[in-house]
Amino acid sequence: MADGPSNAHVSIANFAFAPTELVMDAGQSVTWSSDDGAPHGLAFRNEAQGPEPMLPGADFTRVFDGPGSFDYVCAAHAYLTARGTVRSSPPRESRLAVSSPAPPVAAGREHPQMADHWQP
Ligand SMILES: [Cu+2]
Repeated sequence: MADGPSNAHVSIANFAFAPTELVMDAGQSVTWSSDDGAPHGLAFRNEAQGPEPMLPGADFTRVFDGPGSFDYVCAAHAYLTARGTVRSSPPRESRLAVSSPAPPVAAGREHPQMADHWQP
């Protein structure tokens, strides 16, 4: 394992996000860099707007903590769409639960036999 989640990178170049589909682990950060000659921007759906504009050479880093997916577009060119998916944190190595044996159930007394029915 590295020291921490690695950083994912999305380049904005030639009027496209690359990659357009990103899968990362929770806690991982993503850096978008504007590698185009024109200003772009980031707008996350369902969330506060991202940086706009992103001038050529600018970058923006964001950490995604929770699992889920997020769609985003270029704030200046809404036809540039992309999506990121955040997986939940990989489960720690599951420990085998050492189950202590259940205490023996006290053997219940047999239901006392009814005395022979007798009639007065
Ligand atoms: Cu753009």
